[in-house]
Amino acid sequence: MATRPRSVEEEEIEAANPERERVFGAFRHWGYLEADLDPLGFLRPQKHPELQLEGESAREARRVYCGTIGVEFMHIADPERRRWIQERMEGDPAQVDQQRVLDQLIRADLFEQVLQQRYLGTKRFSLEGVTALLPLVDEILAVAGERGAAELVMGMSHRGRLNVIAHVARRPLEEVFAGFEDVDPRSVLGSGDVKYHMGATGEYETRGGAKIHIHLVSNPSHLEAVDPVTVGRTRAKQDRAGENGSQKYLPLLVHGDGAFAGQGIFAETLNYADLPGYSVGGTVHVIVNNLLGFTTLCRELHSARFAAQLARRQSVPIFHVNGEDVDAVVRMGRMAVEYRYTFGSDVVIDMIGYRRHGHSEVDDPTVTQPLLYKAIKDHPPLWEIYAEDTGTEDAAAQVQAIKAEFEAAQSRAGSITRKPTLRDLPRYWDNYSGGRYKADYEVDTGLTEEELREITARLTTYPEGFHIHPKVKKLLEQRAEMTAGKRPVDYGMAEALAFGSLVKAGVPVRLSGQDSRRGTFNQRHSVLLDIENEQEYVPLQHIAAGQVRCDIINSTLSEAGVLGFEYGYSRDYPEALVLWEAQFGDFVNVAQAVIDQFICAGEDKWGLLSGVVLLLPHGYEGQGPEHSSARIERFLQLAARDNFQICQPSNAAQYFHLLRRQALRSWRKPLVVFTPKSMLRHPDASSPLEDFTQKRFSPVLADNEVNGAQRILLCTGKIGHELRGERKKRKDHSTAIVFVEQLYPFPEAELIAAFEQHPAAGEIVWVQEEPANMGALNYMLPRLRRIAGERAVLSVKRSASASPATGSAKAHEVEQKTLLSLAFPAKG
Ligand SMILES: Cc1ncc(C[n+]2csc(CCOP(=O)(O)OP(=O)(O)O)c2C)c(N)n1
Ligand SMILES: [Mg+2]
Repeated sequence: MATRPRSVEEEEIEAANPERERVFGAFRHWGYLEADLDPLGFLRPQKHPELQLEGESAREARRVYCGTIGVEFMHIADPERRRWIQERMEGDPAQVDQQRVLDQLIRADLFEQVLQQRYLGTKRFSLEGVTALLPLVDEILAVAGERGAAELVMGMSHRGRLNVIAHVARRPLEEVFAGFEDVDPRSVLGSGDVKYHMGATGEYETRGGAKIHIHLVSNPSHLEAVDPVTVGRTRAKQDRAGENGSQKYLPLLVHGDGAFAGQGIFAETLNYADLPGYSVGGTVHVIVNNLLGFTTLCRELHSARFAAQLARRQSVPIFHVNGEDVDAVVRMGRMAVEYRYTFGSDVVIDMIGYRRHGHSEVDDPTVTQPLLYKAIKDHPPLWEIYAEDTGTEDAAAQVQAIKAEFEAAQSRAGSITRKPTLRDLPRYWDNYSGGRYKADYEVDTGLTEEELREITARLTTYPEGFHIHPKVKKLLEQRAEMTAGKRPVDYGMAEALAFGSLVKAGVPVRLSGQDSRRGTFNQRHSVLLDIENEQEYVPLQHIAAGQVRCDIINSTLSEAGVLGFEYGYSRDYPEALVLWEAQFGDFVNVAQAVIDQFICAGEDKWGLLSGVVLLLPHGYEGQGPEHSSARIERFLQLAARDNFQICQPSNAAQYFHLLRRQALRSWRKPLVVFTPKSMLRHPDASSPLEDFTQKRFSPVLADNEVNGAQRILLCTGKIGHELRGERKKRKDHSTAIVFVEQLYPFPEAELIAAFEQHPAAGEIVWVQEEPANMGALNYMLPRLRRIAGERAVLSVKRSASASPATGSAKAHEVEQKTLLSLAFPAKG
């Protein structure tokens, strides 16, 4: 039974020597299972029934496919790609510069030993046992240089990171050693990060003489979380470069075997490799495979024989290689990167070695792997094996020279008094700042009616002969009426106006999320489809001559991966408005590690800024526990030292100003926006045209409708509109309703001013839809008490609850009514 299409050439070859082809075919398929991949021999070759063959062809095929290289490629559907790999596997390998390789192997080992001797008892996550990583990356860079790469964007976790900072990013050694020296603790109190998480940049000169900039991305402990960030950063750099971007910027992800197999965020990242909105023309993956994760054996870490198996979900080749055959490692490096540049595909190099010490150097591995560590104890370092195999005579002299170099650098490190930053920021960050908020950052965000109408004209028209869906046609007609002053402007239109005005002014816009092109709630319709031929027309890409790009992208069904990508993109595109949208805000917690580790803490830990925007639909509408809450409370708990902004604009114009403010100010801070659902088209949350011409976003919406109020209801979002409706129904003239539009940074002065408008009001009542243990309640109360003066501060909310909302729409209604009646107690 045929399992895959055969190319014409394959059929011709097979016809010429069918027996040889049959034998080779079996080895191409299954040879990797019998390959000699583990230097210590614990991972025994797995006998495959179809490979138990005799004869010359079998010996030849075994030599190619069951040596120290095992390649998995027969799952790739494209015959051209398979043939490409086959030809290179069956052809002669290129010469390796063994002197250069030896130098790197010695450096890798000695670097770790100097750290071990001088800084005993500190964690460094040694590379010893997998030091072939250095010659591997050297070869990856050599090929990248030949193909015109300008920069390697590299994401990696702990293992060997310091070695990479020294030998790939080529930071001066004394800087790296200085990371181990004591610094004045007052300079880093409460902030900063451990040395093996810091990013680094540098210049690398390749074997071929090309100069490649190295960018090692800052990384949290959370394994693999840096993957989508690295890819997103690469994509931003590629987009900036325009044509040939994917040739110039090459992403390299270095994974541990345990993390590669186990962490879902990597699987998410791999999934968008070939999608136009996220592709980077192929990522190079290297698994630094020590067949261990902390104390856990590989047979406990993954069901498949190899950690790399996960990559087979796509047509990605996997090059397994014995990490102690360094020439084979170098050969795989070349092949993998050439493949990446030829086919624009991801590639995986699974380099198998061992871990010389415990997980970190303060951990004793003989407790959990006594036999393995007995074998490791007697195993010589790789450079010794390589020097002997290659017959290099002056290795001992080389060792002495490199040792002396390291020791000199180490003694210089003591005189460095400030912790080195290890990196330079790209120039495109020059015009942006972080730190604490200053009022000076504010800019006017209103547009003239004429400008609004010009943009509307482009947003609501499409080419002649375009067959538009009747429902979309109606929507566009309504949108045209909005800026003609015939109907209030709703949220969807407000957003389109914000985006349109920005791309016209030279600010690129990129929004990705699940179903974001249409919009989960049918509100966006950013892409018009011809109903006869499905051709697309994107009005936002036709706003004005000379405009910049506007990409609205349907994402994969992922949160952590996609948010990580967009955060990464924002890191290398500060001029752009970069947004990620959750389908419902409730799903944002799937991306919690990206929020906690990068978005909230990135500036504090690494001094790195981002203006990424999170759009999180939020609101209690009877749709159950997982379609109600974006967990306002969690974001507020994470807020400190102006690390980000948390807003819930209650009407369309406020949303418009908020988006424009985010892009046009030079203050780069992540922005979390709780967005509406049912209110998207609700007249109460729509805005008159003149509100778009006024100057700015208001952090607080005061109540100007009521004079001499006795009480003030304070709220955020949808409940405020319901309170207003209730007040009207009750013909109440003594209650003011104030909206907090920006929860953080806390708009203290604006709130005080809004309260002072109602001097007779004796109480301020915080009203929220969320249960007492959720929403903004616990954040607001102490702050309100601080500014309330003589006034009492009270609250109305749902009872504390384990689940965010009821599953019953009826129960929801009863609860909502109760909230409103508690907010307006019976008179008398
Ligand atoms: C998400 C996450 N879970 C758990 C840990 C704790 N942890 C740190 S390293 C490690 C083992 C990693 O194994 P592997 O990926 O094979 O890398 P190695 O240390 O073997 O190089 C674990 C469990 C972590 N850092 N991140
Ligand atoms: Mg491991």
